[in-house]
Amino acid sequence: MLLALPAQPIIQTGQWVWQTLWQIMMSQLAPSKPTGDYQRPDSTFLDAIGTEQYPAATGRYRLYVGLSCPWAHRTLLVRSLKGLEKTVDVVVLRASVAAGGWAFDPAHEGCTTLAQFYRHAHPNYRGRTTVPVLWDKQTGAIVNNESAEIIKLLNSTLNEFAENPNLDLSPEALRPDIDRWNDEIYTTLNNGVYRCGFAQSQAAYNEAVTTLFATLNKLDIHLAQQRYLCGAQLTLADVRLFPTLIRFDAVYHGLFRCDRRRIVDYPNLWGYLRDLYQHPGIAQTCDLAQMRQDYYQTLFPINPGGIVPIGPDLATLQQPTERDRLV
Ligand SMILES: N[C@@H](CCC(=O)N[C@@H](CS)C(=O)NCC(=O)O)C(=O)O
Repeated sequence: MLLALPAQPIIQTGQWVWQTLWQIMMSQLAPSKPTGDYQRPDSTFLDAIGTEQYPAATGRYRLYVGLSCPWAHRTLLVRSLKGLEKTVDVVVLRASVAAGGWAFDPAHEGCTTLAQFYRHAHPNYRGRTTVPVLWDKQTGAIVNNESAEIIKLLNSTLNEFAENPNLDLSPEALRPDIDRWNDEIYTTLNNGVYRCGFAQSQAAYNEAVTTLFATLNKLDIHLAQQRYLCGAQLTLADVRLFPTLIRFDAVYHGLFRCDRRRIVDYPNLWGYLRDLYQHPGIAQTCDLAQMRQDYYQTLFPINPGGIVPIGPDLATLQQPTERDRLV
């Protein structure tokens, strides 16, 4: 029979150990401002395709992604929408506790982890080793590791090889509108969910969660009138919103405490999410089981039991919408 230990010291010790460990982990893994507000570090490799160094070419560039990563998801979306599957190949990494990040299965270019791969390509590099990575097979160099830049490159620099060269996800006339949405959506939603999940003070969480739901409310009103964020046409602003929305009810609502409402509770946002999910080329970029497993078990040490919750019934994403009536 198990010895019945007194509750008080167990609870007190457990809380002290867990809080101390959590603070150490968060201070290392989730850099924050003095207010406890999570601050995402900047990316380092910011070169472009279509230059003398990296000319447009088919079969020369490769994407490294993780299927659960929302930033990598953006790049898979544009590759698929533009029909660049035959031009830019993809290597999918696995989230791994043992690797402390992303791992190759099997070993790739002699590397078993993404950290080794970054150092293999750039021996003096000491920064974070993140996905997505756009890599040049010819020189063995990382061209770019910032998703916001990679999606612009995929949209415009490889058109001569794309199956949908005429699809422009960033038309000149819509750019001011796209940029405005991008700024707001990055701060309050894309990064906003992390600012809720990684907040290291109640005040930082309160601020992040309040602005997050203010933006969702605003979007729900906006999307009552028009099919996509910038009107009748799908743009990079939608590409950047979608990965956050598709993970919201299944992951962020529970794990990151974004629990005021779910996306299914917003009639227009929910219709918009289903409309995008059903758009040709998009559903095949979404591995929802992998997302849930990685977030709850591997990527973030904030669910110590490692139990993956059952989550919502995602078959509902296939329910028809009538959004094609909107302009
Ligand atoms: N600014 C980058 C951020 C990418 C990013 O944070 N990726 C995460 C996965 S969701 C990652 O690889 N983290 C590993 C690490 O920070 O060590 C982008 O948007 O491309």
